[in-house]
Order: sequence, then structure tokens, then C-alpha cells
Amino acid sequence: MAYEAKNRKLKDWVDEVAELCQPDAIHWCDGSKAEYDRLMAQMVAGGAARPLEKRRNCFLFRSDPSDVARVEDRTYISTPSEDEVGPTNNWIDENELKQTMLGLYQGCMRGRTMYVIPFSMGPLSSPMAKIGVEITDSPYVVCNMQIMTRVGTKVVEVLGENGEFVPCLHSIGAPLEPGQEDVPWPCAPMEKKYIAHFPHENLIWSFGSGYGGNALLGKKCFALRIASTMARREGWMAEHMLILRLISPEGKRYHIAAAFPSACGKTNLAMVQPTIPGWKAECLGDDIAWMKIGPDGRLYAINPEAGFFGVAPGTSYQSNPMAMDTIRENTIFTNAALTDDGEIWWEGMGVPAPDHAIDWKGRDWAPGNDDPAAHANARFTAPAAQCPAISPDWEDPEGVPIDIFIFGGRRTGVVPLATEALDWDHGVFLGATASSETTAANIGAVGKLRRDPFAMQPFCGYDMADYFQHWLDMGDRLGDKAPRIFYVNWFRKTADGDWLWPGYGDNSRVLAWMCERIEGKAGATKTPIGNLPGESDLDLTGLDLAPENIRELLRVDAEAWRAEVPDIEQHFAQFGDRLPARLRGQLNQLEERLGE
Ligand code: OXD
Ligand code: MN
Repeated sequence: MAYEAKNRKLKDWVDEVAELCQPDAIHWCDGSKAEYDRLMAQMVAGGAARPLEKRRNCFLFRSDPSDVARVEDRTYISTPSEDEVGPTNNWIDENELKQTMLGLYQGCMRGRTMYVIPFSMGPLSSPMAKIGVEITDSPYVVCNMQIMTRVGTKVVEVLGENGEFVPCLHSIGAPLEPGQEDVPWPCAPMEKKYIAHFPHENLIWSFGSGYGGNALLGKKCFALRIASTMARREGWMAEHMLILRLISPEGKRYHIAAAFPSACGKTNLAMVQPTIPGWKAECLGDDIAWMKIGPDGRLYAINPEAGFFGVAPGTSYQSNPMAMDTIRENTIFTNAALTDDGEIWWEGMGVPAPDHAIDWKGRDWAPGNDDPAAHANARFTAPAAQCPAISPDWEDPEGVPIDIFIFGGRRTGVVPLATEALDWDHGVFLGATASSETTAANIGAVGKLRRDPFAMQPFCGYDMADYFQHWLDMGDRLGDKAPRIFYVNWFRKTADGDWLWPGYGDNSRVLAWMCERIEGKAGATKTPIGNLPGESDLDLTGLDLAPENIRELLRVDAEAWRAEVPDIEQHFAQFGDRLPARLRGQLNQLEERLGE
């Protein structure tokens, strides 16, 4: 043990878990670089990790082919009664789930070391920060948690003797019998994987998977699912949102929080490099925002994380130069391809495919091969502090005041480039009905349309209808200090399948329009679906965009929108009487505005 924890609850819990899981050894993590280096060296020696010759202190991991993404079908919110979790979550009775999982945890760490990781979500000095402790038998998880959260002895000091923490128990579910040889990525079969949340106890139990949000429990499990339930109880917000600062040519700062479903360019937007002359941007976070109303009545946001767990394929110097510079060193790559000269590669990296590589499954790969070289959900884990676009204020304990909320999704048709909500309730309606074509971030079909309210469908720890009400309540409390709400869609395509909008740095043109709307400087046209920029309201100087593209991007096709209404009705119907009447009213008003 590197240090002595004084917290009684923590000590008791660690003893209890050790007795249940029967590890060979217990290691209390101190969060040091030496600890990280030692674990990495161990994983390299064991064949789980491979150092990359071309990148300083970078390592490549290949997961088991069955363990490549979050498993929403195996993710549970467990409460005394089913109706607390609502129709968008999986529920199992608390006692039943605990019985099943206790059976699985029994002896599950045999032959392995149990690591105790004290971590803070948010800067330790922030009044908004919260402490968790993850117990895991995966050294890969320890190293990732060191990057993604603030780990170590300082956290234990803050915890003191009686401090509260969220216990997060994780096991890969692959005990080693004496003499049994380990595999590079041990995990349990799908039917034994469980990602379980007990919001009444602020407790997380995860079993069987070593990948991303299933295993790095500070992220989706704590900072979103459990935190969303805490936030509702305590009157704040835990959202699946990036945070960025946009600075106008006059030097005025605007803070934007934006929610997009997984793998819809959130990390790219978080690190956007504006193409409009004079505008600058800084990144504060790329995935999660915790927000609370400050003494001045405005909404303040912190990023509870300390790193980026970004989708690698598609990340290039064109799509996200700041991410490319962030991942040059001290980065963990998972399920990328490996070139013969010790460099990583993925589809959409913006460099020619190597003549030969080892694919994410460890097989020989060459261009023209049927399968992609990198998995579509291959990831990089990198420290946020390494991002050249990181804001000097990203660790400000008080957070930054949010001016603008953006919702969006990936829609090839119907939804225009940008829409301003008519008011807060209409904005909540836009968030509640957000839709997107599914991506590889979750195991399941890709490209299917699904409603993903506030991009929180997989991450809301309680009944989504109550969550909508929470948004309405927050708006009532914020009054005229509430952020302005917008909806965007960067993903429109022509009938031939070409992108209508260049995206990436040019998305700043849409962001600048939003800021100028706040100032009353930019124009907009009222349409049945909200206020849209006219062609001349967006600054498109220097952009070589066909006039028919911009017309199409800003067109409201009333017929196509009328065709959306039954789908929204069906989406709302699943919430029954719990759907706030104000949202039902919004749908009626939309129908009226769309007319016959
Ligand atoms: C993520 C996700 O990893 O949303 O951020 O899936
Ligand atoms: Mn996410």
C-alpha cells in the first residue's frame, strides 16, 4: 500500500470487495507517473500493450473483438420500482441484479491484482467537484483513469475520515487459475457483461467489459448516469455536452455548451479552429458538463474530466488539427491499426494508407482489404492539458458562465443547418426531440434513425420525462439569465450523397451567428420550426459554397417536417402521463405552425 487511507467507509468497502473478489494482491493507486510507467511496462511485457516507436510514451492496445464499445443492452439502472427509470432505460429489480452480480464477482479477481483508484471528477478545489473510488482488476483501466480523471493521494486527503465518495466496482470478469496464461484483453462473454447503476445508493457495479464507458467508470456511469440523478435531486445539471469559448474580433467571450450523440463530431467542435477572420476559440471540455446556477443567477459549467477519450477514425489534420496535436505523446490508442514503422493509422487520418499494416484484430492488412484497418470505434485517451486549444480557464474551480446551448445530431435530410429556439420551452422541445443516425460508439446497427433526447438517451439515470421536467424547472429558475438555445445539423447530404456543408472549422460561422443573435446584431427569419439564418445572415466570406447548397441547408421543407410529427408523437407517447404538458403543448404548436 503506497499510503494509508483514513476514510472508514472506504477501508470497509475495500475489505469487503477483496473478500468477495479474492484478488492475489491489492494496490492503492497514488496517481503518480512512476505508477503509470510501471503498469504500462508490465502490460508491454505481458503482450497487452505495444509502445509506438513514432510517438513518445504512446501505447497501442487491441481489445477482444467482442469488447469494442459501450453495451447499452447490458446497461442497467436499478431502483426499487421500475417506473423510476422510465422507458429509455433497462431495469432489473435491485435485489435480483445484486444477487446475479454478487455471484459473478465471487472470486472474479483470482490470479489478478485489485487496484483502488481514488479519483475526482472536476478540479479538486472546485465546489462542483465530486469524488469517486474505482476498484478494478484492469491495469489498462488504471492508466486510462489517470488520464481521464484526477487520481491519487490528494483525493484521499480531501476525502478525509468521513468524506463522501461514489463507489465504482469494476471487474473484467476473467479470473486466472494457477498456471493459466493470460490473454492480451481478458473480458467476459456478452451475456455476463453488466453495467449496473444503483442511483439510490450512488453506487456503480460493472462486470465483464474492459472497454471505454463500460470500464472507465468516472465517465458515463458516474459523471452522467449517477450524476444526473444527483443533479436532479440537488438542482443542478449533468449533461453530455462539450464546453467551448468563442472570442469575437472585439474580444468578447461567449461560452457554449453543446450536446451531440456519440461520434457526431463533438470532439471536433470542442476544439474548433474558426475560419472566420478575427474569431478565436478555446476548448474547455469535449464530452461532459456539470452546471449549476451561480450567485449572479447565471449557469456555470465545469468539465468534470481531465482527458479526452476520442473516436480516432475520421480524426485528421483537416477535421481536428488540435486533437492531432494533443495525441502526439502520452496517449493510449485502442483498436487503431499499426504500421510497419511503429506508427498508428486509421481510416480518415488524412495520410495515405500504409502498404501494409496490422489491423485492430492483429491480422495483416493492406489497402483494398475488405475490412477496415482500425475499428470504427477505435479511441485515443489523451490528457486535456496537452491540447493546444485548451482554455487557460479550463480548470477554473468556479466554471464558466454558459451563454448558448446547442443540440444536434447526424441527419442526412430534413433538419436545416441551424435553428434558433423561439424560447426556453421550445428549446427544451428541440432537445427532447433531437434525432440522429446511429454510430459505432455503441454495439448495434449503424445508420438507423433514433431519437436521442439531449444526446442523453444512453446516459440519463432516471425517467427521461422527469429529466425533461428538470430542464423546464431549470429554465424557470434561470429566467432571463437562461442561455439561448439552438439546434444544428452539420451532416446534410445531397441526393447524390455529397456533403452540403464543409463542417469542421467552418462550423464557426454558425457559432458566430449565434453569438451575434445574442447581441441583436445578426438577422433571422421566423419559420414554423424556429428562427433560421437567412443566406445573408451567415458570414460566408472566403467559403466556396454553391448557392444552391446554402439554399438547401437553410430550407424548411414543411411537408418533410409534417412527416416527422407522427414519429415525435410516438417518441413522446412512450412517456405516457409523465411527459410534461408543456412539451405536449410545444408539439401541438409546431403542428399548428406547420399547417395543413
Ligand atoms: C463517448 C460516447 O465515448 O458518447 O463519449 O460514447
Ligand atoms: Mn460521449
